[in-house]
Amino acid sequence: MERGMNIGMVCYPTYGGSGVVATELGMALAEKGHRVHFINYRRPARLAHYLPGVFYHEVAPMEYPLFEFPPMDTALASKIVDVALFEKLDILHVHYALPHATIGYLSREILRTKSVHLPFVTTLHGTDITLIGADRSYFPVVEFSINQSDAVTAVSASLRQQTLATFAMEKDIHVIPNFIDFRRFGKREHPELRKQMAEDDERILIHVSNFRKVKRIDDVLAVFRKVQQHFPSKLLLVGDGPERPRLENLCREWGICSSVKFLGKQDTVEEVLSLADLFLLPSEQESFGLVALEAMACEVPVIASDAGGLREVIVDGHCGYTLPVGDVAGMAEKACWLLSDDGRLAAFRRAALERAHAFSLDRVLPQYESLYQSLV
Ligand code: GMT
Repeated sequence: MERGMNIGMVCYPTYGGSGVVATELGMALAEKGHRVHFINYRRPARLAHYLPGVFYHEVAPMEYPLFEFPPMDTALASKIVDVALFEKLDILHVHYALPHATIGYLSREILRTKSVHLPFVTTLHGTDITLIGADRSYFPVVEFSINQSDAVTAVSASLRQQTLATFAMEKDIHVIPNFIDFRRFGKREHPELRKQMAEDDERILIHVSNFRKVKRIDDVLAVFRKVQQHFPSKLLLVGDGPERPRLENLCREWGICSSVKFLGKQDTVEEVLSLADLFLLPSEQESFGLVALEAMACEVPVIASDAGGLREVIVDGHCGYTLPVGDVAGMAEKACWLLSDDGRLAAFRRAALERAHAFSLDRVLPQYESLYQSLV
């Protein structure tokens, strides 16, 4: 297709990985000459300022005393139909199956009655399949909606496998991995910031997430506690979510509050990541682990669980380690082994950066573009 495409993009606008991927993808597509229309109830977190070719259409469901919860899904589908007709969308890309694949289906079918064809791509991100979508309360609708998509992508081979094992799939699932934009992510020297976080002789460990149970942040604290017995160190916890109050209490119980810094949500996560010597991601489930990739791009090796797609990202023994879920002792042992030798740590840092390059934006973006082109 000669001219750029008009692409509708739907995602959760919060700090979750799927929203980050959708936003980064949209911005990159716009830079390549496409026009990308984000349709959301809130501006996505990483869409901070004006960019040529990027448009934002806010969904604002009408309030009415009868509604305990305003019907957001109906309002979103209505807005998609409106934007599709007015902006002449060529394609709709929805991120996170639930409820976005259903909304994609509804929008496409409404537009069909107006003789407009709007194919939609559903990208599966992880918990939409492994946790929420598989729950009986949503299962039939999620299964139907994924199968109705014009194309389905998954962010890792592992997630593809899990989807095939969970749902009766009638559609092929393309694996298009998450990606990293090296213009943004890379090691940044910030000596002043480092001074605020730790003493010169201390190691810095870091974890970034949305603080949900699935992240097993207790394991992060337990690994850190063991590491601290061998090395003076600090732990930076970036993000926020339902688990935070409980974790703060655990730190008090364990007497490690002075070594653990809860930094909350950070917009320039690359600056904080760049301070770290080691990233910890012991998740129960992780379809890809975008944060691990972001850490690696900042030259930080990763110690993670071997859940889901993490082994597709982290090359074990090369740029980090993957161990069984809950193997706190093993993770602590690997962490200490890495931190005990500067030369070894430097080699792992280099390997992390090298591995991250396999997922660079310029390798992944054309895969989405050619998928769109095959559908329009
Ligand atoms: O669990 C999260 O961190 C949020 C969630 C989301 O969809 O917003 O993340 C999932 O999608 C990310 C982007 O594709 C992946 O990198 C995460 O691994 C995945 N999380 C899980 O599978 C638990």
